[in-house]
Amino acid sequence: MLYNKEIETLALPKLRALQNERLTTLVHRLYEKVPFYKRQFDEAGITPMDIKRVEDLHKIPFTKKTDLRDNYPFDLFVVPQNEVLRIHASSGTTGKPTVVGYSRKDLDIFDEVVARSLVAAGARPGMKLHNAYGYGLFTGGLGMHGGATKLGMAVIPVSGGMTDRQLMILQDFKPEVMCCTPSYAQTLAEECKKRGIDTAELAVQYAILGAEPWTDTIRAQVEAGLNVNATNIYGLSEIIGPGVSQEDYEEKGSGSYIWEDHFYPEIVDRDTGEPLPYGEEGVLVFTTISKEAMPLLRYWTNDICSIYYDSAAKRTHIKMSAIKGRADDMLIVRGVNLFPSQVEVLIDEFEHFVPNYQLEVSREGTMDEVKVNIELSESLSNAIGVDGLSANEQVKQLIHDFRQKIKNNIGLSMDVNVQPFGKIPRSAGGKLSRVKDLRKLDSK
Ligand code: DLL
Repeated sequence: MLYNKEIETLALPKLRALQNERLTTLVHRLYEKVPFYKRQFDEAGITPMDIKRVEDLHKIPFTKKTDLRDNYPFDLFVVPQNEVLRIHASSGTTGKPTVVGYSRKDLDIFDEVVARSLVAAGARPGMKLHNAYGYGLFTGGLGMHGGATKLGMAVIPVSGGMTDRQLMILQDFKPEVMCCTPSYAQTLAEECKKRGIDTAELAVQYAILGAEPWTDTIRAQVEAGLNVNATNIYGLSEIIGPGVSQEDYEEKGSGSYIWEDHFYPEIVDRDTGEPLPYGEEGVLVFTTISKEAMPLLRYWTNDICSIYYDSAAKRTHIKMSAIKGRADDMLIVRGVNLFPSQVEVLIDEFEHFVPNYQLEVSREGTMDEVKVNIELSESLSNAIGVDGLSANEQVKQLIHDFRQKIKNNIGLSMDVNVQPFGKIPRSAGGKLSRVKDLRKLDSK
């Protein structure tokens, strides 16, 4: 089943025609109504007449998160205030949050793309959705809620946290579908095991995980631990929220469909901003071609991935690879570029480590030091016991091999701190940060 077969399988020339038509209408509206965009065009020496098709987008300057902050809270809204029906905001680590507004049409688009995503993930009308994304200013909870209602599912609005209650609901209400962050799904899987909950007795079949980067090893852990089929959902509040792209449950590993009749993607070089060909990795940039209240042109997501067409796929829309990290997550350590996901991939190669880790970066004098805090598997951890860990020969060998692997693959020497199973912070419902950069704290 596809939610909107006509659009999801639209032939590419027709999809391009639709995108071009939406884009040209949009640039005229934004130029006339939003002073920020008029300035952007004027400064670049272009007019809306220069943008006739998506191939012309490269002429337009990027819109960045700082532009949203500079226009805080409502200066990028295009419709009158009384046509704005919802406002979300994402909390920044510093300063004011990023604010986004939705008109009725935008909320309809939001419901539509989430409904498509749910179906791609395996959900069907009549099923129940255990929605453990946070409700509130975060777009996760309400976004999934609206799409599931539109699809004809019963939504259980659990929101994040309160793990006891989550497990009770999974056992008693018997939802067939659940959604939450991948790190929280790991927490739930571990808790099931700890409490002896037989997951074969749960009804849940599909888990829709996103809002933070995750890997195939985490997928395997969650799928085994909760007895589910887990797919990736991607999105960001500036573009709409969850449902910008979604992986199909029968095409796992081949990327997530971007609903490109609404969100036109580009990949650009992170340093020069030049557009890159399909398949190359760079920064993901979106133009929201159909939105009404707060459309954005060439929004610089800061997320690193590639986009490509998959001719073997069920749908015609373009796919994106898993997010490798955020451009601003990239650590520069002794001059070497380092994404946390590069370490994560190496952890996956050690069966006695679990994919729960934290990188700690500090500065000793002028030298950057990285420490990888990593957990032992539950079985080895139990076998050795907490006290004997640092003296254990097998652990010493593991540390040696892991350090060597990091050095050979990434080119950096790192300290490795092995901890017993269960010691590294887990998600309590929201997004989890894998990096503790103590250098930033020092310099504040
Ligand atoms: O995280 C929207 C969302 C909610 C997506 C629920 C999926 C599920 P923001 O809080 O604005 O919105 O954060 C957006 O989170 O730019 C990425 O860096 C990251 N992110 C979101 N989904 C994924 C994913 C929501 N599937 C930021 N994989 C984005 C990797 C993701 N990173």
